[in-house]
Amino acid sequence: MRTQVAIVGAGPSGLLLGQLLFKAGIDNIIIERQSADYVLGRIRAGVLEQVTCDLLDECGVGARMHRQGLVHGGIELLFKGARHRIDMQQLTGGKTVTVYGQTEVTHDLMDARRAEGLETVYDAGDTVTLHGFDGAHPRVRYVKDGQPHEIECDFIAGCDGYHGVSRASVPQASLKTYEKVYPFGWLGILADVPPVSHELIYANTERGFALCSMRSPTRSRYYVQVPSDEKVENWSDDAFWAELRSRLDPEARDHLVTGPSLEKSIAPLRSFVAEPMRFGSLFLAGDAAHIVPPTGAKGLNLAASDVKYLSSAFIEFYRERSRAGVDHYSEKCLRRVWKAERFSWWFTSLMHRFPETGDFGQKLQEAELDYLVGSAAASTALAENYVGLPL
Ligand code: FAS
Ligand code: PHB
Repeated sequence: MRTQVAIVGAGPSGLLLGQLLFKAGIDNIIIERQSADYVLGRIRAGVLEQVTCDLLDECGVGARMHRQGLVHGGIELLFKGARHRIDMQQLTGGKTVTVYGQTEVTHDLMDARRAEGLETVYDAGDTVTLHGFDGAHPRVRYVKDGQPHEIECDFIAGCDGYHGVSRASVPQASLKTYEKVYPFGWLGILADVPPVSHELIYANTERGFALCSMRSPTRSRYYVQVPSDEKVENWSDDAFWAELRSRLDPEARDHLVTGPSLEKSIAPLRSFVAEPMRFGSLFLAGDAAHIVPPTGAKGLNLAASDVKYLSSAFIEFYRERSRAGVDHYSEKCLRRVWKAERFSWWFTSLMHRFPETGDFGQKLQEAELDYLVGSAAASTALAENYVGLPL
């Protein structure tokens, strides 16, 4: 079997890349470890930058996002028992974010790929191996239903996430990795209850961080910071709701509607970057190359900007026989990645309680937040990064 671009991973990165390449007439195949239902069952990101929304439009899958997505012009910061709105739309000259779950983005991309009759190999398990990407004949091998397969290609796109095979296939001596593991995780719950507020609330409290988010006017997504060794089995729904309530302001507490969880899980928090993001004809994109703590809602959006750069580079190669885009892909991505890493680390450090925070550290965080909400310059810096820096 032969294709122009072999894509490993059918998460948002792989599916978005596949759709953009198809629209440009570039042949591609996606090989995915899991089933489509398994991929859709993972509850992850919730906030899309305008850059990501534009990319969904560019590949013709933005219609449902425009119909059902919630456009937000601001967020609220909760500290010392009071909420303060950051008017991001006013501070950034009109920029907004769209609340539309990653599950829905993935659904829309899967539906579009299926409608175009494009090949996606699901349930490949851990059989995918990469070959020859340091030479002229890259190949991807996998086993499906007991049958070995080999795909000859021009390029391999490693869109297979943090635990994928692509980065793991690169000789360790060729990689430099940077990592910071946080001493806490996010216990998240999804429930069919109306959100406590019409915008997101990020809370800094002495008990730890909390986030009030949503998926629609009738479906909410909440998170509370928990120790990194916490187990989700230790948390009944009632225990979650009680802890969340303890971290809210009086008005939010009064408006909180609780209900049975549709999903409940703990996500570990880490900052991670692998450099470079290109090895011969293998290109890493999204979580395969970098991870951010979800505080800044950057993970999915960084994946989208990687894919924009990568699809443009491949299009330039095939249309103009120019290697400029592919040769500058890694450098271009990493400039944006590190700015998002910095913002996500900064916002996480400001909003969470660390073992070493203590009373003094809590007062410093509250003072920084007090300054931030009262300073146009500081609020603008937060707003610019949250809505997404320009490509
Ligand atoms: P993904 O990990 O989504 O997709 C990779 C795909 O590759 C998966 O389908 C996987 O099955 C497949 N794969 C892996 N190994 C393979 C192999 N060997 N062969 C073939 N396929 C293979 N971001 C936010 O902005 N906000 C959040 O709240 C948020 N919460 C998160 C919670 C969790 C638990 C995790 C893990 C991430 C979270 N993220 C969040 C970040 C997340 O949204 C990612 O940024 C986003 O999924 C990136 O998409 P991909 O790069 O496609 O990687
Ligand atoms: C979510 O809705 O899942 C979400 C929103 C904002 C974040 C992280 C997660 O910063």
